[in-house]
Amino acid sequence: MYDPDQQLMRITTIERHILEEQKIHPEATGTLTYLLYDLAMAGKYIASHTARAGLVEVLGSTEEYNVQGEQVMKLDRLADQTIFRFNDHTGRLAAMASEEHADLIPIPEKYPLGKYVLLFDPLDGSSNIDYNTTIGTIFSVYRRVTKDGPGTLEDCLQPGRNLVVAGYLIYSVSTMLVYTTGSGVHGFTLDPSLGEFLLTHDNIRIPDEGKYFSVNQGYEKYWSEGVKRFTRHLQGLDGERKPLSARYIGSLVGDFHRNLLSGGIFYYPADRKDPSKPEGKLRLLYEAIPLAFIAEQAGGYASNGKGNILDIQPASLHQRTPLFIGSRELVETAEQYLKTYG
Ligand code: AFP
Repeated sequence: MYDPDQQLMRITTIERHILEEQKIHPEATGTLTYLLYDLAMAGKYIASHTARAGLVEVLGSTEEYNVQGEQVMKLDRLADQTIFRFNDHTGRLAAMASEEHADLIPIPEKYPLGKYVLLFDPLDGSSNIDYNTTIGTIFSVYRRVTKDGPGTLEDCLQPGRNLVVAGYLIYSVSTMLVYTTGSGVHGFTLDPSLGEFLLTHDNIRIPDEGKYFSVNQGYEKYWSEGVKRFTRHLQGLDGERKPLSARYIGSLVGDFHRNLLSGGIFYYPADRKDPSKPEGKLRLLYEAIPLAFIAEQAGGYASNGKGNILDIQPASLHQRTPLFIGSRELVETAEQYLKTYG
């Protein structure tokens, strides 16, 4: 018989979950809790716009190009502005950095400064926008290392080992928020009727047995011998394993999220496609590091092909890196191929 109480007892809102996580850290002041909650709110706001994208004429590009030389989409700008506005006045942050901005984003002088810095890729996979395909937002939070005054580059250029929070929002069949504070990875699905993120994926563990491999194979001719051979291995063409299925959306959040739940590997290797980007396309700070932290917390692994992404000391805000991420054994196998064949 339908028992509403049973159903209610199964519901955990993101707010409740974050507050319960806070109890694990008795020294916590609650600042991080509210920061996460602000990010969830920003995500809801962005999701409400992405869901109406085609209707309110926010689809399409602006005439501007961002610091990476890519055309800025209108939704990119909306997402960028949303995250900034939800976080600029709270007194929780010392500075922000966004994939869409060349430099650090200072906190406006009229607002108080806080002890964290927030880095984000406001709308990852934005070339998918016009085709109504999965996009996402990636975020990461570090404790500032400078003592006081406005946050500096030094506060943002920290290795992933120092991360306090990493997460992403995925705008797809449903909207989800997935995050870790270093004690497991938890996923929440937005219930549109309640306007609330509810816990649907508690303590996500990436399966050891990979199901999918995800790579833009269209660029194979630009790859190194090691990457080519590794890909043949995943396809079972060397006779050493059963083939994995191929899946590639072209939105890192989407590809990563699927493989996180199903097991598998995503990679965007260094290639010879564009001499100005010898390290491939992905950004260390805004994409690779936060997802590497999530992968590790879920029992997986992320590498630049030579070693752990989380151990890299970033040198600049928009640094790029090769990325191999997913089920541990597959990523370690990739490292072996690259070591042996280059
Ligand atoms: P866009 O935001 O320009 O669509 O780039 C998305 C992205 O950084 C990442 O989300 C994808 O995995 C990757 O680029 C796809 O790049 P290719 O189109 O070169 O495969």
